[in-house]
Amino acid sequence: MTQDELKALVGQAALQYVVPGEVVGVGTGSTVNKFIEALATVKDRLPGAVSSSEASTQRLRALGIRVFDANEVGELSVYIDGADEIDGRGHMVKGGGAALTREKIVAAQSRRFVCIADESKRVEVLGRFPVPVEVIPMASARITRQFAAIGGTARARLKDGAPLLTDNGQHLLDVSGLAIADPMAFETEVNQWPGVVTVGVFAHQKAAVCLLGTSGGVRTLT
Ligand code: ABF
Repeated sequence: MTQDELKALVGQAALQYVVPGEVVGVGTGSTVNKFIEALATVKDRLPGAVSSSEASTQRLRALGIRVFDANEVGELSVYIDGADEIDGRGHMVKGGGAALTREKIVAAQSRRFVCIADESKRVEVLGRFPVPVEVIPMASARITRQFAAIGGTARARLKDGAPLLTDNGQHLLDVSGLAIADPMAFETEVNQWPGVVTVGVFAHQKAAVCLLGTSGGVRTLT
């Protein structure tokens, strides 16, 4: 099966975690886009969604799914999102889609995080994928030096030759060269560096369930 077919497989499989009659938390990325397409087939059974990005909001609305502001609703039963890497305990690297801040916000508002990913995302140790970090622009150089001090190489993410602006109007660094043996400690440490908005390690908001698309079908990891 192609990677696209694997993404469609897990996007469809995630429907089983959507609670009829309840608002669902929706992530960002190409795998989530497959979930959004599947969600549209059952949209009459749910009030709507809370979205983690402008990109997902546009896709949801285009398919007739109402999008609520996170402040309009209480706790969500489930949050469905992809990942760039996921380890055996549900810790993830996320943010390749530049939506890590709102993804972490909606994940924190949800009782259960269900990660949907193709098998290429499954790793033993996080960090081969450059870790996205959303930063306040004035702090970029200092945070870059802090990552260098722990062996990381931080590069500003660009779009059309200029620093990419996130949905929140901030900048992104992608940090390579890290091997994150303790995701919880790493996230806790980097979170408190002045100027860091969000670090793309999801350990505090880890996935309770991972639907992994494999050539043999969907593997459910808990
Ligand atoms: C999103 O899912 C991002 O955090 C992550 O980068 C992305 C993975 O994208 P894709 O499903 O397109 O591989 O949550």
